Amino acid sequence: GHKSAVLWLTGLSGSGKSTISVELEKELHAMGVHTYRLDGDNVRHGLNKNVGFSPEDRTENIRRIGEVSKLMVDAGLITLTAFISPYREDRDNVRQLLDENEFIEVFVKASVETCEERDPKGLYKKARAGEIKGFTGIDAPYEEPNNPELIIETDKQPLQESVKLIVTYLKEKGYI
Ligand code: GGZ
Repeated sequence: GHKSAVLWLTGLSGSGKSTISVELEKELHAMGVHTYRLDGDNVRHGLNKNVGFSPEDRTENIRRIGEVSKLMVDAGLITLTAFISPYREDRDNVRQLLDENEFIEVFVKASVETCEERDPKGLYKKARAGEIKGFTGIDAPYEEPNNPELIIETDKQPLQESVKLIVTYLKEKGYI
């Protein structure tokens, strides 16, 4: 068995949140751990398709994802979320929704420069060209976590190291 919790990945677009959560989920599945992964693909196209990228909308996006995460934790899952979640207050509100030890904040850290170089979807380029307004890290804020449970520096270590760090944390703290 395992203890349910939310692994809340926060960081810039292109920092590696989704990539890490996909790989981490494979690893956890191989260990027989029951998980569910929430990201833009299964949330922003469905539950949150009426939500955009204004500050108010991002707050609502994160609020709903927090509530869904809580339901999933109640259902006994290790839930992996991969959203920018740029506002500290919004993330802290999700933490408050859950019991202590049920919210594991993982700061997926990479500089704007690194993310902009990666630019997997060409969105930074569009933001620089003014075709996207209010892009996180360019002309919209990202508030770094003050006290995350984990910091993963994706510009300094390879993917498998990042995944291993999280798995080790989960083992050490008795989640899995
Ligand atoms: C940031 C944006 C924006 C703006 C569209 N700012 O690299 P991606 O494409 O796949 O990840 C980004 C995703 C961010 O959605 P989130 O739900 O994680 O954001 S938040 O937590 O702030 O609500 C990016 C794309 O959507 N995208 N416009 N203006 N990212």
